[in-house]
Amino acid sequence: MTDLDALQSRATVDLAAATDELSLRAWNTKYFGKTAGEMNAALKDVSKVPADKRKEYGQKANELKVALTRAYDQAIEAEKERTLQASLSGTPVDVTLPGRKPPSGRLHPSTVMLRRVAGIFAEMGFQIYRSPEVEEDELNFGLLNMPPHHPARDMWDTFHTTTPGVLLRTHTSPGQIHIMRQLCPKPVRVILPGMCYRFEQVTTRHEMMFNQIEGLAIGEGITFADLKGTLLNFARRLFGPDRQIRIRASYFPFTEPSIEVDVDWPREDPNCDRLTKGTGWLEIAGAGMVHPSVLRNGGYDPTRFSGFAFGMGPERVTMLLHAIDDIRQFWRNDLRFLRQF
Ligand code: FA5
Repeated sequence: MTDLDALQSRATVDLAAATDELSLRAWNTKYFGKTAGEMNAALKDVSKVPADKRKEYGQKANELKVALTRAYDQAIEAEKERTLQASLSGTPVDVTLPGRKPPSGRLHPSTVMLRRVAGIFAEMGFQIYRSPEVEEDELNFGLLNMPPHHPARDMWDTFHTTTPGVLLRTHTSPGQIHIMRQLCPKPVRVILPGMCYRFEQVTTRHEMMFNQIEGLAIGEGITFADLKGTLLNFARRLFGPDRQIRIRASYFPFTEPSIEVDVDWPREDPNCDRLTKGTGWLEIAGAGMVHPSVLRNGGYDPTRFSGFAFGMGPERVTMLLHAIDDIRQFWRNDLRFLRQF
């Protein structure tokens, strides 16, 4: 049987000593906690009290419970009021201050260029497709006329994965096979933008990872003149009517004939010599007429269909447009560089 008078004076003294919300809550647990609350225990003691004193004890215990609960509620309310008054009388909030602008991101210069180039080709009627960055050896090389051990594979230093026959694509050209197989026998006019990877010596003009934009047009009666016209049209739309392009004979196993396309670099730019190795021309794309066996690998009959393809590097194009002297800036994540675009 609990001494209710002693309990009352202990609880009252403890409550008066609790000066913040945390200690008030601790007081509540001490006296009214479900498992070990002293007031709850006192109420349970009713059954142990001799029958003649039980009624009196029960009544007193209940009155004490009500009194303590009320005292606690009042103390909590008073504490809340104190906290509120303290915050109101502190330094006032100046609601007229201008808001803080959250930092906003922006598009990466390569993304801006990819969208710009895609926009130009879209206006020329090209659709945009994607193809995988992790590619089969057969698609990156084999079906593009480079069977295993073909010496032309040396043109693309390759990152191989630990899975035999699976690699990081070295160019977007395997997308030609994917798209031909998807669209055959319909005519094709697409671009395929995306990341490529090469195990290359990194220099001011060469990165290990860079974007390419593959272009492919297949149909009946497509000629080299269509390729030349498309690339010239593209260059003039992007660089302006004053810029020149130059076409040089080249070699790719999957096109015949093959060409390289260069754009002129303004001679007055102090970076001109370093970037163009003194020639005044910067290579932006490789291209050519799709080789008959590649057409066949894509499902098209080369006696009926012909086509052209090109692969260009948007980072190189961006360098040209903004006179950027080092391709390594693109993936260095230096905000001073990225914020300029
Ligand atoms: C190719 O990759 C061919 N697949 C292009 C092609 C497509 C030819 C279709 C014929 C038909 P090349 O290795 O030259 O070709 O690369 C094409 C373009 O990608 C280059 O002109 C250049 O702009 C860009 N490029 C190549 N290597 C790098 C590199 N390491 N860093 C940045 N850009 C690069």
